[in-house]
Amino acid sequence: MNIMANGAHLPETPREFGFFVDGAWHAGQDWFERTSPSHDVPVTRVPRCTKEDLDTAVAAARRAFEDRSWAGLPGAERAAILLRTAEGLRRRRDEIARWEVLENGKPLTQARGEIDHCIACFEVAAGAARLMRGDSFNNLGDNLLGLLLREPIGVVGLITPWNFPFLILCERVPFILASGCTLVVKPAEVTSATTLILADILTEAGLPPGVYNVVTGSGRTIGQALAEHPDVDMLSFTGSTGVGRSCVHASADSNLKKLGLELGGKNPIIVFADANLHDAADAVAFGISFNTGQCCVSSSRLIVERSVAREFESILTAKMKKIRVGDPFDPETQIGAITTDAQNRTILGYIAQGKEEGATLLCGGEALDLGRGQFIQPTLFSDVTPSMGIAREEIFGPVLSSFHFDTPEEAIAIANDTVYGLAASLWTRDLDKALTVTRRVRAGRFWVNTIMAGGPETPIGGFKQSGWGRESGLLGVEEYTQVKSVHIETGGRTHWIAS
Ligand code: TXE
Repeated sequence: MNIMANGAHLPETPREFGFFVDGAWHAGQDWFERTSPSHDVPVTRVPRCTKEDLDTAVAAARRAFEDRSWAGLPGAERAAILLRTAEGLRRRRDEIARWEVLENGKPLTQARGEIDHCIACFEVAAGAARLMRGDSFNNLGDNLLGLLLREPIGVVGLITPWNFPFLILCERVPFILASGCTLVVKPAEVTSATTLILADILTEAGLPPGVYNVVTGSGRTIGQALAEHPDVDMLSFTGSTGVGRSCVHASADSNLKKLGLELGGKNPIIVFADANLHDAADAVAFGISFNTGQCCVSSSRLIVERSVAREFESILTAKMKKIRVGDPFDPETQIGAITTDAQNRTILGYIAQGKEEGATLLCGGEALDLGRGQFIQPTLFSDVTPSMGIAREEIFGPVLSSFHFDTPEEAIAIANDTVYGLAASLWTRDLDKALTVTRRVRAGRFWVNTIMAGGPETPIGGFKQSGWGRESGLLGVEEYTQVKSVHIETGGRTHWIAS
C-alpha cells in the first residue's frame, strides 16, 4: 500500500465509477483517468459519457419532473429527504473529503470544513422547501382575487468546475431540489468523484429515481451538449467567463433556456490606514492563498492607502512567507497543489508576465519543488499599474497585485476598474468610510472587516461580467422557480355581449 509519511494512504489502483441516470449506475465505454495533482498517482476513473448518455439522462429527468414524483410532494417531504441527505454527508464526511483531496489537491482539513458547509446547505434548503411560497393580491376589488404561484422551472442542467467540486455542487443541488426541479449534473472531468458519491447518498435518503442524474465527460462535448439541449429548461453554469459566454450563445441558439452564471472575478480588498493592519494583512494573505487562489471570490487586488502602503506590504510579506504549502494530507498544510496542469501553466505564465511588465516582486514568484505534485509559492507584486495583465485578468492562483490610493474616491475607482463584480472586502474602523465604499463598489458579495464569511443563508452571485442570478438562500430556491399569475373571479361575470 502506498502510505504517506503522515499515515494517509493513496489508492493502489484508481477507484472506478459509473455514471448515474434514472436511479441506477451505468458503465462507461471509455474512461477519463485522473491523477492526484499532489502525488502524481492515478486516483479515479470516470466514464467519458456520450451524447446518447446525456439524452437518456435528460429524458429521465424530464420523466421524473412530469410524473410529479418530486415536484408534487409536499415541501415537508422534500425537506425530510434533504435532511436525511445532510445526515448521509455527516456519515461519509471523511470519505468525501479524501476524494476531494485526491482529485483537487486541497488540504484535508479544508475539505472537511467545506463538507460541513455543504451539510449546512442541505439543512438550509430543507427549511426553504417548507417555506417556499408565492404571494396574493387581495386588493383587486371584491370580485377578483390575484394569486402568484411559484412553480419549479423544470429540468435543470448543472455544470460545475474543479476548484470546489463538492462545495459548488452543494451550494446549488439542495436549493434546486427544494424548488421541485429535477436535474442533470456535468461535473468537471478532473473532479467528478464526489458528485457521483452524492448520487448514492441522495438515493439512500429516498430521492426518487430520475431526479438527480450525473453524466461525466468533457466540457467541450457533454457540457456543450447540455447547454444546447432543447429539453433542458434552465442551465446553471459555474466556470470561466469564456465558457459562460458560450452558454449564452447555446441558449440563444436552442430553446432560450434560462441561465444562472457564476463566472470569473478580480476581487478588490481595500485597506484604509486606520484599519487594524495586522488583522487586515492576515485576511489579505488568506484571501489570496485560500484554495491556492483557485477561488472565484479570491481577493486578488490589494488596494491599500498610500500612507501605510509600504508598512502594510512588509507585514503582509512576512505573513505570506509563513504560509505552509505542502502535502494536503499533512494536517499542518495550509495550501496544497494547483489542481490542473493547464492552471499551473497559466499561473506561472502570469508570474513571468508580472516580472516582465516591471511590477516589483515582494515574495514568492516561483514553483515549489516538493518531489512530486505541482505547487506554487504565494506571490505578492507591488507597484502594479492598471494596464498590466496581472492587474486586469483573473489569474486563479496565489498571485496578489498591490495598488496604492490617496482618497476613498480613488479606492472606489480602482476597485470598480474591472469587468468583473463578484466580491469585495474592505478594512477600516470608520463607519462612514465603510458604508460609503460598500454602497459604491459594484460586487455581489461584500465583506467589511472580514473575508469569505457567511453561510448558505445568504445568496451568492456576481455583478457585471461575473454572472447572472443568485445561488443559495431563499433567493437560490426562487431562481429555479417561475411565477404564475392567477386571477380568480367571484360573483359572476359582467357580460361583454348583451343578452
Ligand atoms: O474552466 P471551464 P477551466 C476560470 C479561471 C480558470 C479559467 C479556466 O480563471 O483559470 O476559468 O478554467 C465545463 N460548454 N474559472 O478551463 O472550461 C468544464 O468541463 C459547457 C473560474 O477549467 O470554464 C467544467 O465542468 N461546459 C471558475 C466547467 O465547464 C463546458 C471556476 C468549468 O470549466 C464547456 C473554474 C463548454 N463549451 C474556472 N467547456 C469560478 N467561477 O469559480 C468546458 N466546460
